Amino acid sequence: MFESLAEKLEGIFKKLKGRGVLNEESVNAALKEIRMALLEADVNFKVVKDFIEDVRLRAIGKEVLESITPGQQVVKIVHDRLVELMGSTSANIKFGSRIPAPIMLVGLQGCGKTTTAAKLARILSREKRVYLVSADVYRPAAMEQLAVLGRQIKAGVFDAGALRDPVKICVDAVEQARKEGFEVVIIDTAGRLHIDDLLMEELRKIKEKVNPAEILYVADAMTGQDAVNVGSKFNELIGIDGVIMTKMDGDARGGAALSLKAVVGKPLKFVGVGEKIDALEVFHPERMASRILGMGDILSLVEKAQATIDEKTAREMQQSLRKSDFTLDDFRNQLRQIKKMGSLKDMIGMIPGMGKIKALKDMEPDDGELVKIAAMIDSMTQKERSNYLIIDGRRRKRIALGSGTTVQDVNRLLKNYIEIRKMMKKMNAKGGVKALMRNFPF
Ligand SMILES: Nc1nc2c(ncn2[C@@H]2O[C@H](COP(=O)(O)OP(=O)(O)O)[C@@H](O)[C@H]2O)c(=O)[nH]1
Ligand SMILES: [Mg+2]
Repeated sequence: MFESLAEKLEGIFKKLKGRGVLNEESVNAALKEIRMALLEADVNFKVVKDFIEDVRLRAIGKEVLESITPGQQVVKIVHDRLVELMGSTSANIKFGSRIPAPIMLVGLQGCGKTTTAAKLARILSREKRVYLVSADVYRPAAMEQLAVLGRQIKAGVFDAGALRDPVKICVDAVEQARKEGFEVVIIDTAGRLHIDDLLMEELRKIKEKVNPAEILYVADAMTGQDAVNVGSKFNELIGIDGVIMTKMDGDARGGAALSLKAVVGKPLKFVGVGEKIDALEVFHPERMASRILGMGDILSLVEKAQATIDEKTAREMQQSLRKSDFTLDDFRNQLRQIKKMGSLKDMIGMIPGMGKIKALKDMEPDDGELVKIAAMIDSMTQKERSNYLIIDGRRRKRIALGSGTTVQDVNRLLKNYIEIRKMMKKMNAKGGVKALMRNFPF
């Protein structure tokens, strides 16, 4: 999901960020490419149009174009707009004040309602006593399917017995749940291959009698814009409070997830990411946007960095990163900046792939540690600082003595430095990452 879109955007951004200066023309060219990428990802045409216009308005201004990192700023605007497009914050389920709170799942046949009912029950049962009921009297094994899943997660399941009326089943189930002290009743309803009047009428009746705290539309991501259009229909005819999008683990292009909020006007609340019972996740617009942009939480890192580093330092840093070498002097400067930005470990963790580098994980300098590192580097001669290779055993001893540390301390400092330097080189060689990192200490 989103791989192809992410790949395309990455290429576009790489070009953008590689430029020191941006003008209206280059922004427009990039926007054109972004537009194509979104359309190819099956995002609704109208949504794409508004999206691009909005980004254009925000991007073509002095503050952006004349900033020290115009490309980075444009990426951030795209990111922010993507987050807004998906609803900004993650939307919770509202249970209301009645107990039990009925939650009704609706959607077409095969979209994943029954599976999702059980998955949702599993998540909600961490905090509430959850009861399941199937109102699908049409598919022969539908009720049994839910009962099996329910047993698996140890949720209560309503036994409809000989009842054949979906509305009566739901009403009785809620009553039964109340008697047994359940706090939430998840209602799994029947689906059809297409929206039809009979089904809608049935769902409307259930809604009327049960008065659900939430009606969630279950959408199959694989069906693309159809899922969005059907969602609009369900919203018109029955009224929905949110959406659960299933099969996000598949190779759907992702456009449906991006268009839903704007077209249907209801937030995506959960996403199904597999067939297993634990494969349901709360939907986080922010994380999804970052994933689409293929950069982990790197943008919050950018924000953090931008908030702390003044322009002059940023420029200097940019230069030191541009230089192919990364000396011990640079290293010390970077550490100072990091200190300003908070925990090194947090910072590193936010950079995709970098949490794994052991030297960084082991090294979370507290103030004392930083003072020590600075002292050690201060005790080196200029020659040593620009070429660590000459620092032999004899020199290490002298540096330790001069800085009031031990030879082991000096060894560790050099080891970490060498590791980080290696990584910097690798990043520089990759070019793209380097451009992305232009603003950061590492
Ligand atoms: N890969 C994947 N498959 C899913 C997901 N959710 C449901 N399914 C599968 O979709 C099929 C239909 O699911 P079901 O819950 O019976 O759909 P219903 O007809 O709406 O009740 C089943 O094979 C499920 O295992 C998901 O998030 N990922
Ligand atoms: Mg079903």
